[in-house]
Amino acid sequence: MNSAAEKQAAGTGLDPEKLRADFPILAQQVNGHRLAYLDSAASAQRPRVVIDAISHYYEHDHANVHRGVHTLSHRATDAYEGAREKVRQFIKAGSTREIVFTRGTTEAINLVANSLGQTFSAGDEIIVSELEHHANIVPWQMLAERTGIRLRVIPINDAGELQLDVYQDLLNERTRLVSVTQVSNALGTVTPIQEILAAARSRGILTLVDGAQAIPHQPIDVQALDCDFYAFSGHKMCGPTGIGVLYARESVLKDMPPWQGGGDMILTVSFTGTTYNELPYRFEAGTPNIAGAIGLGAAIDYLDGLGMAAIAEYEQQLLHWATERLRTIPGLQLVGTAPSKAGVISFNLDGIHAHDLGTILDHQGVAIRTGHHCAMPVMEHFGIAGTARASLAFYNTREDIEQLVTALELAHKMLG
Ligand code: 7TS
Repeated sequence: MNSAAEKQAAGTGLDPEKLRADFPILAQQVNGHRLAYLDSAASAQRPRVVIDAISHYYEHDHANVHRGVHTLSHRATDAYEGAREKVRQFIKAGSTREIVFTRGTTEAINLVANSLGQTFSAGDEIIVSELEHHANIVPWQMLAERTGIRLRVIPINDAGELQLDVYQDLLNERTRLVSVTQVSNALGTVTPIQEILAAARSRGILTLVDGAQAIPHQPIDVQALDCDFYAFSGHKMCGPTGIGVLYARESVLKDMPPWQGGGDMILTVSFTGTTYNELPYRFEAGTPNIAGAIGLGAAIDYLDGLGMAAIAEYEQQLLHWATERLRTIPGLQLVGTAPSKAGVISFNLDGIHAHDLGTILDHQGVAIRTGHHCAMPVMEHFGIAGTARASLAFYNTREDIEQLVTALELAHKMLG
């Protein structure tokens, strides 16, 4: 596949071959083969500009933030707060007071469960879906154990779509929060998030969107979504690990009790009483991941430069093309066949354990993830232990897909 043809086929202005060269890690051989990295849903790769931004920060500007009067502390603070503003613009939030840096999606959801959750009591209900990653299940189960709240679950059908009629029936006067993913990490299903949010909102129920698998693949506008919380991770969108974001509507966040206590989240401390800092610092106790935020800011600049709409269009083309190619492989069953999908193809190959498949593919330079993908209820729905999952990013090319197809055909010959 030559890059000119791909560019023409894509019609998006993106040249994936050229973009691939922005990612130093993709230039290597793995087990004697060109690397076909098809595991971006687990973690995406970083372009050189992100790596350089982090190195530059440590080489020139590092000091602690919000504390020192000296030059380096000012520079570090400006860069850290500059990254917060980049995040605000990227998700179209109204104010940086609504942007809380966290370790990732998991910590963002735990923050809501442990802070907002303090205001819930026995008998209150939280609605999640059968599609959720464990990060959007377990914090609520832990809260349920502590407080006696009840978890209600929107079921999926055999295509991997949410059953919205059941959702409508689950909503009631005890529902305090609806917390649902925008894109399933295990199946790739894009959920009808606008409809889900609107139904909750019309009843005055708070909403949280797990955006971990959506934000790398499409433009996000939290004001248009009109959600109360939006959680995502830097490492899935070409940023560093250990940094993520909780967007929280200011009118909701301002009344939430603090969660972690410590430095930076307080205004005054004495043994007769402590007063808390303003938003968003009240929710950022301790020295934050400064380099991580700066790296995330650089990733946002990079993605903005490509254009999220162009990324979405290109990835949709690649997803459809890859799905058709995989359908030609004898004995391959796709798991998750919703018409609206993003970035993920889950499948099993007759008679071959997903882990064995992953190992054979790795020997051919093809990196995919196998197993339950931290979404065990989804696997339970389909009565399977796990799947093989190829996940896509804009730096993937048709050549990556051909390499996957060739390796699967080999696996089928060896073990099928
Ligand atoms: N929510 C979704 C939808 C996810 O896909 C993930 C991670 C998380 C939450 C948790 O994100 P973290 O950055 O806090 O770990 N998903 C995956 C995956 O699919 N394979 O590895 C991690």
